Amino acid sequence: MSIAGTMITPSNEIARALQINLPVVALESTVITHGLPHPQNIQLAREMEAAIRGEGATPATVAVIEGKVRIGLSEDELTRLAEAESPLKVSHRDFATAIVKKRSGGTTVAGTMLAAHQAGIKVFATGGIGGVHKESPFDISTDLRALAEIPMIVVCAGAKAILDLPATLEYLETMGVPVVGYQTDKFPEFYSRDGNLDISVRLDSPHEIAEFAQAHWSLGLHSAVLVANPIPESDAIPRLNMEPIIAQASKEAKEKKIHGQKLTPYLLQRISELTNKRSLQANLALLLNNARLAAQIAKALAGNPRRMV
Ligand code: PSU
Ligand code: MN
Repeated sequence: MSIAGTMITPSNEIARALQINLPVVALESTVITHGLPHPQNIQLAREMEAAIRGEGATPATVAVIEGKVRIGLSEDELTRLAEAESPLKVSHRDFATAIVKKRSGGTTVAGTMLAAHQAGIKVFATGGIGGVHKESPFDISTDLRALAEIPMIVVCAGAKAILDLPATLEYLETMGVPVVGYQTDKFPEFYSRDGNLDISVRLDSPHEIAEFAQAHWSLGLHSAVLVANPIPESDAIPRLNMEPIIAQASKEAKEKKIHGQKLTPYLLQRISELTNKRSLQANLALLLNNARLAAQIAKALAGNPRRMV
């Protein structure tokens, strides 16, 4: 089956789950193609899918495979994506490139939202969203535009650690995107839980988050609801430890003139080295934690169908 007028093809499992209103959680795949090293990337992708199934929801990893936008990957497709030689990083502007050139690629938060929303999926788990970069005011992630325009619940652990977080939060406010702190009063900062930036509302249960999103959308608003879920305590790295490491990695990237799509992978790799892989462990832990919460929210939403808009 493909969605009318689009090139998007959900797997049979996802099409069926959506038809009978079972809880489904979309997963991005840039984290597989560009965010994590091999083989942690494929291990993590499988673990996230298993965590979602463990909560009683269906995982729908989104990616472009040889020019086809797929929602729900087979084991074989997941393995091929994780081992792909030079996969694309697919955000809004890159879909047509991947389709026309029959390339494979991982979808970013924005790309995943676009495809998953068209398929009818309402909940999505990622690690960190893109945002406004430091020292380069025109480098603003398409993720922020997607959050402004696409009505989904997006569960993250904050934004990429290297970003200008106050500017990113201002942008989200301007675009009318609620930032929900899950069991926290402050915006979590990816590797760290001890940030000091404000969220727009604190909610303490998946059920409350489902109700909140329904209330938001019932007003005719079309923006996403961003849920910021702090990294588990046992894997968190204090902000004061991370700050100099992120600054050093960023400085080295600048000296080596690394920018554009290569910047994040370089920084993540370097930060992992500088923290003796503690940051990699943190990244894996927060991704799994977000998958679980997203599944719980999807279940709460599916259990409340009469109030859907
Ligand atoms: N956060 C990370 N690592 C990543 C990403 C986010 O810690 O690799 C990915 C996500 O897929 C996000 C994308 O959507 O980076 C944003 O990229 P850009 O800033 O180029 O829009
Ligand atoms: Mn960017």
